[in-house]
Amino acid sequence: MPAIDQLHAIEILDSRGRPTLQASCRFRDGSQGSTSVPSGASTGAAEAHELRDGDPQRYRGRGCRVAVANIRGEINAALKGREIDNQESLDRTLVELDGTPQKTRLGANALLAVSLAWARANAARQRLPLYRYFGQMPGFGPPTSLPRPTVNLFSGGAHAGGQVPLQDLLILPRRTQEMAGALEICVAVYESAADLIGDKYDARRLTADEGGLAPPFTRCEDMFEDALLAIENAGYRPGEDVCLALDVAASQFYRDGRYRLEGSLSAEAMIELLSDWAQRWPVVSIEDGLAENDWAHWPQLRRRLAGRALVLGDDLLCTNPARIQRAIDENAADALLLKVNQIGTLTEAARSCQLAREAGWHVTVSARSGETEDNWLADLAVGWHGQHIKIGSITQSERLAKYNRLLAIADATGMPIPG
Ligand code: 2PG
Ligand code: MG
Repeated sequence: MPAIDQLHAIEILDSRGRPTLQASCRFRDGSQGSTSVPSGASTGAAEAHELRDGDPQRYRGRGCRVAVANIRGEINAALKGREIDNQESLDRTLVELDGTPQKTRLGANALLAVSLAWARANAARQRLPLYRYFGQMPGFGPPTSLPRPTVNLFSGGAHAGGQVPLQDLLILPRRTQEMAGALEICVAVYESAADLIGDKYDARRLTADEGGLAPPFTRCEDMFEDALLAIENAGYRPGEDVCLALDVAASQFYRDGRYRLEGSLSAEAMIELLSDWAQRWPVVSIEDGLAENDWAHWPQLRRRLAGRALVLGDDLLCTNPARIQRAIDENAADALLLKVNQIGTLTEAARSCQLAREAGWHVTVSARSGETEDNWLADLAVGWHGQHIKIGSITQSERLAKYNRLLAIADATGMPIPG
């Protein structure tokens, strides 16, 4: 294994015009890789710490110059000249160097940027496509299939103007086993939905952070009704050709033990509402149906949705092995939303992924609302055998970089999406 020659980083801008990091890693043999890290808007309280400068004179305090300096300075000084055998020892070194539970000192964004840049440089050194490199990490094995895309159709909540509290309604093309076919269906439904809202709300295609359509819905029910119409108008059968998934992001409207969703609901009433939605509409997955710290009610939600919809934890779990273990022990969920930047290094995220798998859970690999043109997420979802991938809508280049990478992987490997 060649020694690290240089770690470098710059501050770049994400898809929302907010600063983030791009890091690069060069080995002494000349191989190199560079990656950039995403950032969320509806973040979980238990996420690892994203280090921002806090200087109100720059980017409203969101600058990343300190994180950049940490990579160029302390992290580079600690790793330069070192021959590191594998991803696990690199990540262990990074975590130890930071030395805090939430990665507050050097910043989870700085650590992840280095973890990923080293991975890409290492894959390049071995002349491996990145998805194969990820598949070689312990516990995974060579990928044989592609993840099924779940695509944002409509958005509200923190990703849009908050017209309705429900954050994202996604579509999931069901029958096709080809990535190209799956994306074609998603585009057709999106186009059909854009036409529909033009007629119904007299609204242009105003979109949310991740490209979901965000007309002035008056009730959450509108989202479902309009989605079904859009699917039918595009020539598909709801529930057979195309299903729905939700990211409720309930922590965003949970206050004083009540869910402020078209009225003030108790946890029990919220569970009834979600169960009713899953009965009336072809919903196959519900993410963050309850708030991240409402642990007492998650097992009840899981029981109510069993056999109908996945109970997917995002803010609840924060890709954090301790929280995932708790959710397994308490029967609080049966699916993990995996976001590497919630935990901060590849190795820790891999552990979360494996923990979920061992419990028989389903894994959805997810982008963030603030993304860049980097496409490593597609490789990660393939290499770590994610059943679903959630990238956002089917528009905007920071999303399409990943969809297009999935198409290229599909073309290079002929791998199907499992039925
Ligand atoms: C989510 C993500 C992606 P954010 O809530 O699942 O949609 O959003 O990156 O804002 O946390
Ligand atoms: Mg979410």
